[in-house]
Formats: sequence, structure tokens, C-alpha cells
Amino acid sequence: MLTIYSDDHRLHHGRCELIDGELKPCFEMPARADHVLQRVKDQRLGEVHAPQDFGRAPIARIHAAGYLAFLESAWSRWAAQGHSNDLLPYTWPARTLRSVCPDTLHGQLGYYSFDAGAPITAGTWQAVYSSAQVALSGQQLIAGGARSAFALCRPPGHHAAADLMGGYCYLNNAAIAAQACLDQGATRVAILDVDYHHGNGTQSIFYDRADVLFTSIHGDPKFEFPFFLGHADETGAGAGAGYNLNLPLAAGSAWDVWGAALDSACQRIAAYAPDVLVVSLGVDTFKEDPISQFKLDSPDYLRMGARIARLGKPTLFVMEGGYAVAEIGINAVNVLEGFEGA
Ligand code: OKP
Ligand code: ZN
Repeated sequence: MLTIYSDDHRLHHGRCELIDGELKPCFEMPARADHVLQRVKDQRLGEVHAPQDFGRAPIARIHAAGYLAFLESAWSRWAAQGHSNDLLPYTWPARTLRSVCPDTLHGQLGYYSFDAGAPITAGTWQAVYSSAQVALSGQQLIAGGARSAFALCRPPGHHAAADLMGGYCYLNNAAIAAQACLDQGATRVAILDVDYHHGNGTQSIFYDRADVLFTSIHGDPKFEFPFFLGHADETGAGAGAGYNLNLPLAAGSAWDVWGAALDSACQRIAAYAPDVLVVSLGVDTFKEDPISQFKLDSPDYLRMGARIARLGKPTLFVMEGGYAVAEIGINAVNVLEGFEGA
């Protein structure tokens, strides 16, 4: 399996996030991608290629123009005000307030985000732009007939909505790749989101559409981030009714429960008969993950890959979360090796 990777991810390195009332170093750090890349090489998974540049157009198929203009210019506006620290939002258009886009930087930061977990730094735009190109380059391999490809994206993307950043995510890499498949002739694309957290951004982007089936296995939003989306009764709307499947699980879930949920998701995907499968590959389901509460063990990721392979679809793996940095490479590449060995 070919891997697509860009060093540009390093340009995004947020300093701090708010955890339990304290500012702590960001869990979403450059070392994550380094460990995954190293494991790809150690296991000789296949060649590692730099991304091609497909420009802004495929990104603009998913994200709002105002949001993209904001993301691209936020740092220079902040720097022009004399700042050099990370840019973080602190107020949002919640219930009782109006979603009218303000003129100033801090107002717009709140307008274009849903949490304070996505800092903007000097290199954020270049990093997230390249991360999207990594996903698009993986998609290009699939469009060219490859059975599978691994887009080693960083920053991740599945929490990003059409005009919202949050949860370490800015551009929705998986959604951008799925839309590119459709724009190049695919009729139906299935997304399987195995990250521990619900992919609220991806769900919202495709919620009223039947040409993308979104399926997700995640910590129940009754207790887990992102809290405000991901319940089982969210099944799609309008033309998309029936094309959204959420499988929220209890804290402490291990492979017995998780694997059964994967089976359910795979059955739904098989019935949908997609032309392409996009896997939002988070490995924060691992038992040692510092911010998560599932109990998967490293060999379980081999089983995960093997089950996904049994769908028999051209499959693009897009890297999402995973914060047990020492094991992230083993677990992510286990999915890919399990897929190839099946
Ligand atoms: C991104 B991805 C814990 C704060 C958690 C957000 C987690 C984002 C996960 N106190 N912050 O889905 O792996
Ligand atoms: Zn996650």
C-alpha cells in the first residue's frame, strides 16, 4: 500500500489546550505523524510519496468561501496586531445569541469554530492545506485503480464542518477526498469513521445527501466529546434520510463490543454498495490513549483492517486521531497490515 505524506504538518504545532481548568501541551502534536511514518517505513508497508497540489478548488467543494478566507488570513491579521502567541477563540454564538458574522478577528474566530481546541499558529494554513492535498493525492491513487492507499494526514479533519473548525481539525480531509471521488465519476461513497470521537463535521457535511453514506463508531456523546452530535437517532435528513449510521458505545468498550459494532457498520456499507470506501482512521480507541475511554489492544487493529478488507472495496485510509504517541504507529499500521493480509 502506498502512503502519501507531507512534512508540512510540522508547520502546525499548537502550544496549549485547556484540560481540566489548566493549559496543557497540545495532545495533537507533530510527533504523532512522525511515529506513524516511521512505522510505515519499519514495516515496509510500501513507498512513501509526497502529495501533488490540486489547488483550492477541491477544498472549496466542501468548505465555505468565507471560512477558507478566514483560515488563510487569520494569522497575518493577528500578527499585524502585534501578537505572536497562538490564536484561540473564547466566545461562540450559542443558544439565545445570533449567528451573524462579526467584523473583527476575535468575533470571527468564535463564529468559525465550535470549541477552543483548534489553535491557529503561523503555519496552520499551510499545514492544513497540505493535509488536504495528502488526502486528495491518496484519492487520486484510488481513482487510478489502486485497491487501497494511506493518506497520512495531519492535522486531522473529521470534526471540521463546512464553516467550523474545532477538535484539532480545520479542513475535513476525508470529506474533501470523498467529494473528489464523486466529482471524478463515483456514484456512491461510504465513509467509515473508526476514530474514538464522533466525526461531527463529516456527518454534518453529508447529512442531507444520499451519495455519501456516513457510518461512525464512537464514544457516546452523552459522556464524550464532541457532546452535541453523534447519537443513534441521527439517521440523515431529506434526501439523506437513512444514509447516516451512528453507533455510540459505552466507556470501557473493548474489542468484543467494538468489533460487533464494526460488523454492523460493515453490513450497512455492503448494502449501500459504494464505489469507494473512505476510512477516517483514528486509533484513539487504544486502551492507553490519554484522552479516550475505549479498551482496544494493538492486535485488535489487525482484526479491524481484516474486517474492512472483507468489504472488497477500493479503500482510502485517512489518518485522524490517536494520542498514545508511542503506539500510534503500531496501531495505525496494524490496520493497514490487517487490511493487506486479509
Ligand atoms: C480529535 B480527534 C479533553 C478535551 C478533548 C477534544 C478532542 C479532539 C479529538 N478534556 N478535546 O477526534 O481525535
Ligand atoms: Zn478522536
